[in-house]
Amino acid sequence: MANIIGARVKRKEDHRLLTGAGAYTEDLQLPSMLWAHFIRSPHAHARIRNIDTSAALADPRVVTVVTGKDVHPRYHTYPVLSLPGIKSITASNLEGPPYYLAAVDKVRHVGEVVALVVAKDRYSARDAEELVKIEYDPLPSVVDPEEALKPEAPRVHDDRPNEVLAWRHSTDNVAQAFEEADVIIRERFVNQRIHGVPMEPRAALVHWDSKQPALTVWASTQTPHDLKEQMIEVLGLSEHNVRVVAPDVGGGFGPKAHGDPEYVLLAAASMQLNAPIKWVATRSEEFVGMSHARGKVSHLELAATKEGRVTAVRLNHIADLGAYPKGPEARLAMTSAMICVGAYGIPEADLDVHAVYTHRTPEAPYRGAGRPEGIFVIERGMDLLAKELDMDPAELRRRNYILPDAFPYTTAGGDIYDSGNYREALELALKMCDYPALRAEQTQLRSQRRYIGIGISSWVKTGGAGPAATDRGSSAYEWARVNVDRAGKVTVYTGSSPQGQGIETSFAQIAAQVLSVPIDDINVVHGDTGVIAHGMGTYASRNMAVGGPAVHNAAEKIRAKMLRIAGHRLDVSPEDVVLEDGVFRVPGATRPEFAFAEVARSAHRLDTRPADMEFGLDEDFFFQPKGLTYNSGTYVALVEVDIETGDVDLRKLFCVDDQGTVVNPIIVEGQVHGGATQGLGQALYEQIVYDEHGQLINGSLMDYAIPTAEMVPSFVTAFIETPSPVNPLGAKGMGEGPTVGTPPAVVNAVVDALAPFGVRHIEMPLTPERVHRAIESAGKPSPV
Ligand code: SMO
Repeated sequence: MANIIGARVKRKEDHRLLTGAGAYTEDLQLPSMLWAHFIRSPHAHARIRNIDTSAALADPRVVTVVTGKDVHPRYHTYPVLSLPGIKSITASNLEGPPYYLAAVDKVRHVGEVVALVVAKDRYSARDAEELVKIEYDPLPSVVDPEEALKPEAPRVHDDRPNEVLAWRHSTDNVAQAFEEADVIIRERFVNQRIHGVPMEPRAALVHWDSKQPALTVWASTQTPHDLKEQMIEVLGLSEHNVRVVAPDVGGGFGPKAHGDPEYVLLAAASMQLNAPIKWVATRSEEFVGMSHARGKVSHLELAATKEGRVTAVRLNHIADLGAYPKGPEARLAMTSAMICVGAYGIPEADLDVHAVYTHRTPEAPYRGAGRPEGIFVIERGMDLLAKELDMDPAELRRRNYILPDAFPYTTAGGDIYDSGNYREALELALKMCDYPALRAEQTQLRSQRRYIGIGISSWVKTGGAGPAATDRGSSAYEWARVNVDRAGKVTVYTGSSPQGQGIETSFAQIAAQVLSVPIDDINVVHGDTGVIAHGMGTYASRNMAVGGPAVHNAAEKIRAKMLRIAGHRLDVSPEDVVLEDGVFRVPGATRPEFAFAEVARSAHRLDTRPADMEFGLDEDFFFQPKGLTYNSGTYVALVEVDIETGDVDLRKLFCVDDQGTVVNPIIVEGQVHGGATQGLGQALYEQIVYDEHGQLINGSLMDYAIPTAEMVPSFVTAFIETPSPVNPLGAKGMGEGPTVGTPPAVVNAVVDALAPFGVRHIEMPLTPERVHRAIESAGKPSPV
């Protein structure tokens, strides 16, 4: 059988999803289902003087109103990250403030949950918000992370300073490298706050049945098992009483990866009422209630020789956490800084990281999870250095890459890169775009006062979270179970929980490769803690790097067992049997052979298997990789800037990705298109804007621009496959890389286009206004 790993197999799930046959949380109905609406704070910071629910409760359509004081201290607070045991963290603020399911006494950001209304229908629940009288005493707030670090800033949490962590990581000879440098580059960069926008907002249907007793939660989540653990921890339930199901999920991108207090509060209300309750967030609710991401202010310094060899990096990195530490966000402030050495063998690094509370919506991971910020600063820094040295930015990068034979490579930032071939990705990208021809065209067009720019970014992205301990103390393995029934049909159970990634297809390909069965005979089951015994879910580009190998290894166990059965029936030892094209046989022999289904049947019968063998074909595997994976690539953006209007036309994006083994090229290309689109959104269009009082002023898709089809360029994609040594597939996580690699490529291209005007840097998003102002304030007249 030809290799099915690597084949362009069309996605099995698409027929269902594209014909409207998907079942998302909103599609689910239960008899006597009630509807929920969250009342959220209109203030960035205020004391709650009183909540009067009497008028709402008098409305016959309203079933109950739940406030923070109704559920606390009866239930625990929502679990937040603590960072014990990291010695180099110096702030003493790591235990996390109480995160109530609904605010008690104080609110700390616009959008914080203050009360939950449960009513007989969706509209009544929303209408009842007007009947709940909440009196607030507004308090001074701080919305800027640099301001929040000042001692006189209003405190977000009364009992602790705003600084959550201060982390310093330094190699030994940084100061010396800067003293001896021929060139030093310094720049301040802002990665603006943005908002991950999954097409489907958060949604849940929760049902407590006191007769069982059992809590069932259907939720639009990336991590059903994690959400189950939160229910157990906060509500004091037991493992066997809670089932969490992720039905079809319409995108996640990180904001759905960490559970949410809303879900737990809904469950508490369902337990109080003994009734099913549904909630589907509105888009404007998500702009203040779901997480934001990226918000970082960074000061970068690079030391280099005059030949362009970077000898040291200094980074001061300030991370805005918003009002509460959500998911692993505080830790990501550190990993974001660690990756700032990028694809380069920079020997010395000094990282000075500060994470700080502000009166804004909590930040949490969003596609890239801290790495877009770290890579952005180094890739902009490399271009500034190239400019300073009057060197081609491609040539500067060539002189600094970590070489293929240097892996595994421990960076000065502390990452251990598994494998890579950064130079090859660059050369392929330059070839794809015909770099010399583009440079010639650029020169020629400038004489006509047209300004195209070519921007390169070489990037690396941590993925495949596995070996590190999770925030909840267990190791981030992934689990899979493979079952072969009597008819030879295969069911794969996976702890990976997709929200569009296509693992019903790609995981079937892995099992098909190992078991030599057609992928139509394989069904992949996911996202239901009632049938998936263990799972970590989907985040950190971990499906193919951690979930896939679990499937592979469980299938290998099945295969080994089937070879034994076939050997028994062929009267030879298992080592003499091969499984090829769906048939077990002895190579070269004229003996009989057994079809896959026949051997499967044999496993369930008395007389057709070795007497000492367990019945059936049902095996599971907990896979823990030997390390993280580091996918990488080089992207080249081609832009034309209209210097009259400041408009940026992103004409083409050339993407060379190295994600190790490609299991399904169609899916990987789709990931590149989607990830790059989200990356160019940050570069050109997206920003969360607060006023000085902490009011979000662009909280809708009318005001917050995400790229639509006409804003997306033509993508030219290619892969190189440098296998990862940390798992048996050689696959690296890859879904986040394109989001990491795209913003610096686009910004480098725009700055390159405007080089004749003396433009040195423009902050994202590169709106026409900002681009126009940058041309004006750079001060150089049009050069030609
Ligand atoms: S940003 Mo992600 O789901 O680790």
